[in-house]
Amino acid sequence: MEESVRKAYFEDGAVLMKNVLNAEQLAACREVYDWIVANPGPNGHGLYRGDQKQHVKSHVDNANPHAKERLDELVATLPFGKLFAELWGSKNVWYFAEEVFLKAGGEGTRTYWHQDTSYLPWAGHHWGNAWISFGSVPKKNGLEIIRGSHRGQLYDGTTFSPADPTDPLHGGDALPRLPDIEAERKADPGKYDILSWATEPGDVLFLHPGSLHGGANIDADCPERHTLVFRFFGDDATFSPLPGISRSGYERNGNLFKKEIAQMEPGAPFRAPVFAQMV
Ligand SMILES: O=C(O)CCC(=O)C(=O)O
Ligand SMILES: [Fe+2]
Repeated sequence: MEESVRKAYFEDGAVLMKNVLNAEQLAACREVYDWIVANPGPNGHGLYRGDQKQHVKSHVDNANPHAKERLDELVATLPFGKLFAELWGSKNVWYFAEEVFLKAGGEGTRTYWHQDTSYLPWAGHHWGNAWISFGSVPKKNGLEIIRGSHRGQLYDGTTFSPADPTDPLHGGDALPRLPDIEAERKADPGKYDILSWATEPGDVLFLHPGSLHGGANIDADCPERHTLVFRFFGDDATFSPLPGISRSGYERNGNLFKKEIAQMEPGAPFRAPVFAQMV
């Protein structure tokens, strides 16, 4: 792996790798993705509530327990263990879980700006999302990231309320409220240093889940987007409790793998046998 790729991930918080998955691997990913969309888990929901036309279809699911076995099998056949080990410089790599995003219907809203680490009790450098879209995605419809934000402030999350894209997830004063990045960039396009990429099937966008990121809207140039995200962690990954104020039901250990995380000490390495080791 070229040093420039490692440097981009470390400094910017994201890097695109071209042609990571072959046609067979993509087909296997798509099959599991379609299965998850057809069989929602307890965390599945329509993310984009009420702010768009009736015909727009959207779906988000996170760590679907019904799909865990097939996902563990699938991920073991993909090159992410080796890639993240090199990208981070980590001896070990573990698989956390998946998230699926579906936007269809020709016109739809954004995935509001957020950091995954406002929802997941994680700290350390060795965390990564492998963001995989199954169709071609133009740069203006893809994922956007604020350069270097994974090394900056952790903000409160958003409840993804269309009435207010920065409606605080936790509340209280443990974490500052998210800035309204969309409104601010409209007023001043130079305010944030925003990275985005056009992607083709087989490309994978690697991003640090602590980065401020958001998904652009779909439109006539990209009438649907089917995206599968796998999350991984390595040696420098620790358990860092959330505020635990619970404005929206998020406890200090988050909402995923609660039983396993309850066994971890704050600041200790993030490890549990439920997370399959890749390398
Ligand atoms: O694809 C999107 O719209 C959002 C992706 C995202 O939030 C993530 O990968 O964590
Ligand atoms: Fe995210």
